[in-house]
Amino acid sequence: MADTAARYDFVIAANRLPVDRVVGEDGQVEWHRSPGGLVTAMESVMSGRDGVWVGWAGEPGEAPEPFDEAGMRLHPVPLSEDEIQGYYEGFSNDTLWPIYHDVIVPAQFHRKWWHQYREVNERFAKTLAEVAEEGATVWVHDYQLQLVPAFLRQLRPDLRIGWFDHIPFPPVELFGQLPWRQGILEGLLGADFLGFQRPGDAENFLRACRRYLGMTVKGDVIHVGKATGGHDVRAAAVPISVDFSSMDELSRRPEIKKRAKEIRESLGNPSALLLGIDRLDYTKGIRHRLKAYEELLKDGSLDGADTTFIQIATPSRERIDAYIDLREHVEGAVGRINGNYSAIGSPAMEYLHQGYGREELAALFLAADVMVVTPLRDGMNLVAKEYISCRHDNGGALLLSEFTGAAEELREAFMVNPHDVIGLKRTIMDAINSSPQERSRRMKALRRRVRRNDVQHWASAFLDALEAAPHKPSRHGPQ
Ligand code: GDG
Repeated sequence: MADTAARYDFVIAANRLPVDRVVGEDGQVEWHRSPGGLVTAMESVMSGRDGVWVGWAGEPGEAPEPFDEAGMRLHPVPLSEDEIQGYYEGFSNDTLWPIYHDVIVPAQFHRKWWHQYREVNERFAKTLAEVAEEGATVWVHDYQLQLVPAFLRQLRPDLRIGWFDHIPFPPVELFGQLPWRQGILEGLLGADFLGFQRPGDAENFLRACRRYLGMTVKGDVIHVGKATGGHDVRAAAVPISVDFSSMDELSRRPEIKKRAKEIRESLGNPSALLLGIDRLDYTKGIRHRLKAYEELLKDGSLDGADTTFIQIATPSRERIDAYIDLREHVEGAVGRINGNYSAIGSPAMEYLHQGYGREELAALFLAADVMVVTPLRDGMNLVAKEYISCRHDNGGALLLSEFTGAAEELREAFMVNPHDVIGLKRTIMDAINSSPQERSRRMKALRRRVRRNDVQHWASAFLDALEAAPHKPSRHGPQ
């Protein structure tokens, strides 16, 4: 092992490394930096530090040797095909994901998955213990790695350990369904600081500790008894954001503006262009928005020959039944809408089950009159913030579900309850018919907020809180 001796004073752990493996035409393996704000944020916190990122490289079997890419040291953790099915697709995405998202689909409980989840979490913790310098800071990400903090504290009590939850933390009534609820809470309590998207998520976590572990909570601090570590853990909201300035800069480029125009022209220059960009996931409310859109076409409020809805649905978790069912449903609805309401050269819907580069996404954001973000539950929703970052023209209207973390900050959006079809239809029409002055007033306020609370602000707020824990630091996050 080339890297066994190397130790780092700043360590990130996430299920995935921030790179994708690509085999070039000459058969050579290349690693391409994954898109997304998290990587950018981590790059900026890594710069000037001696840091490493620990995670799975994306292929089953033996892990590659540690390597440098995307300006960082990357340390792969191996996962077998069976573990990918049990720890990742199973326990993470078919047990925890539904429980943490209001049980929109039923959660599957399998003891074997839980054992695999524990084993993989322990493996991550062992790797972290090997690469972390004495007294290092370790930042663990997300629901796939909730047991890492306690495993790691046991191995390395000298480390400062933080964990950030990218998804909601469920109310006790839902969390309580998990047969392994106690193990998960104890796993998390190995950390010094736990960051959540919304204050409500942190409160749900604190309540679960009271209810299921009988712990005493003072404000947002839990004192963990001697038997399980004997330290204080703080849980608070630190809402994530996007790289405002890079999206803003990208969308100002002449070629992006030109592409935005081209997109509209290729659709027959509709009077209203609506846009949805999501992973194809049942939490995102894609079915609800299509139902509302179809009814608006049916009742004549919208003309399919003069309105287009572009839905980019990035492929996701394609081996899980709930996702297979969702895809069938969405594609059926798209076919019906186009069959009934399109005209030649003027589609009522443009549906794309593909991933795109960030340049194309920026052009789409710039082209769209109404950005439709209707999750039934979402930790934050970065797409809403990316849309805002790209609208340097102060144009466009953001339609946003109340059930996203983003709704706590983005008050000037057109808010909707996606379960209320009548309300959703009315708000879509309000957004389409809003005047340029009204849109500009709302967008200016939204842009001010996202510019101030960008992803760099989020990362430093999290690290400051981690540094200050367990002493009570000042509250960070958006005002
Ligand atoms: C989880 C939580 C929380 C999408 N399609 C393409 C593409 N994307 C990018 C978007 C955005 C990201 O993926 C999706 O982020 P979201 O926040 O919208 O949703 P999740 O994937 O569910 O993320 C969520 C987030 O973690 C961060 O904490 O906000 O609540 O569920 O950045 O732009 N990017 C590219 N091509 C695509 O086709 N390049």
